[in-house]
Amino acid sequence: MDFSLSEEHLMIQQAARDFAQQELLPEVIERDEEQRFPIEQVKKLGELGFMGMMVDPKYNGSGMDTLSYVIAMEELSKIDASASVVVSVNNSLVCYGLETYGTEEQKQKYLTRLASGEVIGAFCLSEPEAGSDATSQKTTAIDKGDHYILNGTKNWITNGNTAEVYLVIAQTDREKGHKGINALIVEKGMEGFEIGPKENKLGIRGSDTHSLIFNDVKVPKTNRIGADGFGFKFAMKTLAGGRIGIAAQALGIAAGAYELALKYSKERKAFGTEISNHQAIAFKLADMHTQIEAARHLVYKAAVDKDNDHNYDLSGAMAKLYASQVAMETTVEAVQIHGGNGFVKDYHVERLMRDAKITQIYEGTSEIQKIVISRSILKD
Ligand code: COS
Repeated sequence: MDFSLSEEHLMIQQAARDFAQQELLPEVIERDEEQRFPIEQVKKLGELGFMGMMVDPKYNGSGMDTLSYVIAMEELSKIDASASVVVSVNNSLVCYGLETYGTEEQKQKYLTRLASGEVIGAFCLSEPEAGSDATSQKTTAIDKGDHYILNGTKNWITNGNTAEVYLVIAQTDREKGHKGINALIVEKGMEGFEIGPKENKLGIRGSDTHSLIFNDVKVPKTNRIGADGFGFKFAMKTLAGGRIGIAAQALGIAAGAYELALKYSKERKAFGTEISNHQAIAFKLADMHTQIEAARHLVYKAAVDKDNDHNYDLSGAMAKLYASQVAMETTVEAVQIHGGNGFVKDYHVERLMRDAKITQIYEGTSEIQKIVISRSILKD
């Protein structure tokens, strides 16, 4: 087994690293403080092919593999997790969902614009009372022949205001339970579709998280993804891949904090020497490095499983569970190594620590990942 990256993967890594340094690092602190969406940066990410990385070039994608995608996600997330979540949602939830399950007409109409980064997409599953318990959808999509009438509220939607295309999960036939759920493509500007207030968040403050309100929105039946009743499976299958993206984001947050702590420990002096010469600090760095390497292997394994058409529900859930835990632990230690400086914004690690927390929550909490993992290992 050869763990080294190919030339092509190394080039993607370098391109994402350069982009993060040159385009994301400037003003990342200000964007976080002001809750400012990285609109110009996301536009450039689209131009460089990062918004539809795994999409077939015939739909304006970059035609890359999932390994390339997680490598890029790690590099972008080292610097700006608010920008990387936009990349993640657009790539692994919206583009993947449409390319895999959409009709040719839907791909031509929506995917081509999403994959090029011309427009951004959003994935709308969570509701005020349906986050982890995703089958309990209160949003309804009532079948009216050639269209659905959509009513309800979605919560905590990434790209909530910036998106133009929304994949909305809603209940059509409550009696059928999860088999009565549909996924619909909703466009910004459809009558009755309102963007709710923006959330004031602990972390990833540059990303644009909103509730969405649907009041009798008429959605053509041609905008349904898959057969009638496929919506819940669509959400589960899409989220299984999304979790690999978030695992890569968590890995990047951890690695970014570790790199800053390593550098700082070689510069900062205490008791007459660089603090890296104190075992208390050196051992922390050793633990961080080991955990990050383990997380990276889980993330790469899940990506390669997906690329090889193996089932990745288990490997993706393990990668997300572990990488998000490592992100939390590593960022806390990075702040500790920075001491007083770690507590102020200029040194970046406090932001990474705040950003890390969401990776244990969105696209399935750590507890949900444990449900997926335990069911998988117990089923045989
Ligand atoms: N791929 C394909 N199908 C899947 C699936 C997957 N990964 N996971 C579940 N399903 C299917 C099941 O096979 C079942 O279909 P059948 O009845 O035809 O067999 C159906 O979906 C319902 O599954 P299940 O009975 O396991 O549903 P539960 O209510 O027990 O919930 C969990 C399963 C908890 C795993 C699911 O609700 C979940 O992932 N919740 C978290 C959702 C989430 O990530 N929210 C964050 C919002 S996005 S930021």
